[in-house]
Amino acid sequence: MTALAIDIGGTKILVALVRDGVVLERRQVATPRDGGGDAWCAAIADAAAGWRGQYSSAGAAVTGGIRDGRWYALNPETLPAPAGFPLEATLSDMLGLPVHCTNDAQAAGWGEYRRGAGQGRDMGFVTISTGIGGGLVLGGKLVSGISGLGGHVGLMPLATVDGSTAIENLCSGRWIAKQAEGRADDARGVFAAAATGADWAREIIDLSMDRAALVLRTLQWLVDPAVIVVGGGIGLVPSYFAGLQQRLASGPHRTELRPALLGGDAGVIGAAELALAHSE
Ligand code: BMX
Repeated sequence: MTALAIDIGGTKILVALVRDGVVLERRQVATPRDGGGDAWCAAIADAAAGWRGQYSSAGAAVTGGIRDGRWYALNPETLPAPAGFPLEATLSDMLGLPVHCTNDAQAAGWGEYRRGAGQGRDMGFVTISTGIGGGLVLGGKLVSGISGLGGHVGLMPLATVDGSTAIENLCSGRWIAKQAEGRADDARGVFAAAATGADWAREIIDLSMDRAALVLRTLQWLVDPAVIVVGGGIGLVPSYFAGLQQRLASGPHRTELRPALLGGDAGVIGAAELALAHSE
């Protein structure tokens, strides 16, 4: 059975046809920063227009929270868009079939569990990207939680001199880009500068890795999973992943740290698997 799978992220939207955990076709567009949910849906409709009739279920992995089918930001700094947009209903109307929406990190975690690096073991998933999201699979089940936020480790609060903030605000891709203060356009630019030996860029990335490692450490203390799978555009940079591994090398836990096997496709593959489960 082929599913239409959508991954709405902080910087890009991926639309794909997925069958048996394999992406058959894909289209990617930048996430519109203005226009909120209406603009995302228009971009999705446009990208998927040629595939009508080729899928029998549909699912979306979405950055942010979904409550009663409506979208809201968990961290408005990650994606500033008006809360309350009826995402499930709009996508379902537009595509002519029910579209099941899940938080992006939970969907990607499920994708990795079913088809990627997790396979059969208790698993924590952490995506380090524009923001930091997370998901948990325990005893073969995705821990959705009563609010759809189970395992969402990037939003764990960290005490600061001014009070507290979500830990992702101190290490995510958005934080890295902000620290560049004009010396690079985005997080990618900071990595490029670090690769050519710029000390300022290395310092930013080191600090990000120190803090992201705390997220993984916390997950270990809370769950002690067999494996933590790290994904996301930042988490999958080989030097960054190696830095996390190094920081977790000592300590009593036996958790294996693995890069997401499905890479940037984890969200759509997980969304397709969840769509299938909901249409059965
Ligand atoms: C933020 C939050 C999470 C999301 C994570 C990674 C918003 C809009 N998003 O913590 O729901 O899973 O970022 O998202 O509040 P990404 O877009 O960076 O992949």
